[in-house]
Amino acid sequence: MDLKLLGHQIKAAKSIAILTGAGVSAESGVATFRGQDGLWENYSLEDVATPEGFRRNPELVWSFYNQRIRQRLSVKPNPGHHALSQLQKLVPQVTLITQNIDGLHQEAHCTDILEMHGNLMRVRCVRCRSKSDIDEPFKEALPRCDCGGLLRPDVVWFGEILDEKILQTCFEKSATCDVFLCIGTSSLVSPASTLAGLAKNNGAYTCEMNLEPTPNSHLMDLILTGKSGEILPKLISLLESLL
Ligand code: BJW
Ligand code: ZN
Repeated sequence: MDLKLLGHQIKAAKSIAILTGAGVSAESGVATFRGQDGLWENYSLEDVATPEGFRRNPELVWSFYNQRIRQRLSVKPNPGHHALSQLQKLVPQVTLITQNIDGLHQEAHCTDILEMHGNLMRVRCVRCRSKSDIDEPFKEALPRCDCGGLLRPDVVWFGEILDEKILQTCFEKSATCDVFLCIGTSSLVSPASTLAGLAKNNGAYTCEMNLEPTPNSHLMDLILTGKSGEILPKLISLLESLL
């Protein structure tokens, strides 16, 4: 019944913005950050997800990211990723804003993706700033650029600013959409966590899909509790019958 409400809103919408977080990839076997078995259980975020941590101990940061690259190469998109790709084929103007760096939305053939926090399979040189794609973990403990500079993951750590153009587009799409979906994110990290408020203030219909409530739950018109890999395919079946 609740899903039907969302289905009707999506059907009537001219533009939709979707924010995804680590929960969307959890059913693929990618660890989330917070909570039980989250990445921050075994690593301190100050050590591996800040520029200061990288300056202090780049070997540790690279061993963390090399492990995640290795793990990423062993997983596939789940039914939630595929459902979002189908949604983009069923209705026009669906922008996918993701905090995830795993590229699983791309692998599921999603389009119009805004990667807020970068990409795990890309590096950049701290000296010459050139960027390049990678397809496997590094064998050396400290990978270097041809210019001799240290390479780092091309991701956004705490205290770092996001790509200005991407962030601006995220703000615009969130502020002008008719439906805003917030899926599998704890909504604890800004500026991603501010997008739902922008959408709500501008009159969008807001919906959260998560296993548990978040600090943004009060902004939601609809809360769907459960796994995104189970709810999203149901939403697609429903939309197919409505459209
Ligand atoms: C399911 C599910 C299933 C599970 N189905 N659901 C004080 C000092 C310094 C800075 C700040 C400060 N106060 C605020 C800030 C700003 C800071 C911030 O927000 N900090 C907070 C923690 C307080 N933000 C920043 O620094 C950002 N930059 C910035 O603001 O620049 C301006 C500025 C600079 C300096 C000072 C102030 C302003 C940058 C943030 C970068 C975040 N980077 C990371 C790492 C990226 C690279 C990598 O992946 O390694 O991004 S941290 C990590 O958190 C990652 C994620 O994208 C992000 C969000 O996590 P997410 O996706 O929500 O995952 P979880 O694990 O938290 O939640 C998973 C959810 O899924 C849960 O709710 C589950 O229930 C659910 N779930 N399975 C549905 N099957
Ligand atoms: Zn270089």
